[in-house]
Amino acid sequence: MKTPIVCVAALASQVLASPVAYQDLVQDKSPLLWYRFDEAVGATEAINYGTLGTDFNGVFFGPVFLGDASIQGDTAACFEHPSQPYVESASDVPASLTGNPTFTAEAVVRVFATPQNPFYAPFLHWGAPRTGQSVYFSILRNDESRPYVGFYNGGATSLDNYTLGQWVHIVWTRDAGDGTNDDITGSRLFINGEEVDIDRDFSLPGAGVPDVQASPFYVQRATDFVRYFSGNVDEVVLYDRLLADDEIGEHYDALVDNAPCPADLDGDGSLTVFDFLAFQNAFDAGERRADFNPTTCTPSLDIFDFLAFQNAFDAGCP
Ligand SMILES: [Ca+2]
Ligand SMILES: [Ca+2]
Ligand SMILES: [Ca+2]
Repeated sequence: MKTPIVCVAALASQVLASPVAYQDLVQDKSPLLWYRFDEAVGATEAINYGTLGTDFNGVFFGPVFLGDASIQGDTAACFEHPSQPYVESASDVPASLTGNPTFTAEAVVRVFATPQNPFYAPFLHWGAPRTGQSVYFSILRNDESRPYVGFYNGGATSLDNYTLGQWVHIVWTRDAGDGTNDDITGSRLFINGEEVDIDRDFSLPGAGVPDVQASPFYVQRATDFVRYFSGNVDEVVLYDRLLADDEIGEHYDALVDNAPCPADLDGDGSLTVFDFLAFQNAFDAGERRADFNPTTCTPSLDIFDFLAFQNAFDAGCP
């Protein structure tokens, strides 16, 4: 048997789905919109925990899977792109989010590594499908491992990728300045607590100075049509102000503090042969936690999960 490796408290690169400590930080900031996606199986809408209230609950269209457990104890919604599910709020956005708005959008998600063309699938979207008239907090076309932050039909993407199949924390702060900032000016992007370099998405023509129109909020669709990826959406939050760098860092820290090592399946804080036994038992029982390379909303377990678990074990505790 190998000498047990003692885990440290924080993971450097892997976010786990949101714990209570994270949700407390969000609550303290009184966001406008906040979908926790922690509803019980069978629910027909996501409750809005933000200050806009239950008029902005998100109605589920198509098969949105609920109750997908996270290691931290919270749950997330799950979407599979072939069935094109989406979420739409019951009311149109307030006037403060139209025109050339200032806001912060935040998401905790896990995008699956599956063959797909995400086509700017939004974590959150609102507006009209005309130049400069809608907001896209989304993933990039043809590359689901990078965010896209901008408008119809121009914005920015990160030059860094996040890891498919792992939870990731993404924050977009968008400053309208004096109301003259264009589709990328004033945008900053943070992945797992760190600001990343962004550049214009040159596959798009550009949107100029935004003049966003009112519409419902959408997750996994836009006002023109359904735009979708396969994966988990754990938390979506929208604030009417710019979050400061240290606030974003605190959110990320709350997501990773006290998180277990991915391969510490028996939760004793060290990696031993007993974690292999726990993995085998979870695998045999068809449990999600044995799904080390998730590709569907129900556990998809095969030999590659053994290999992925072995790799996570060999990597030790970050
Ligand atoms: Ca959640
Ligand atoms: Ca262990
Ligand atoms: Ca798998």
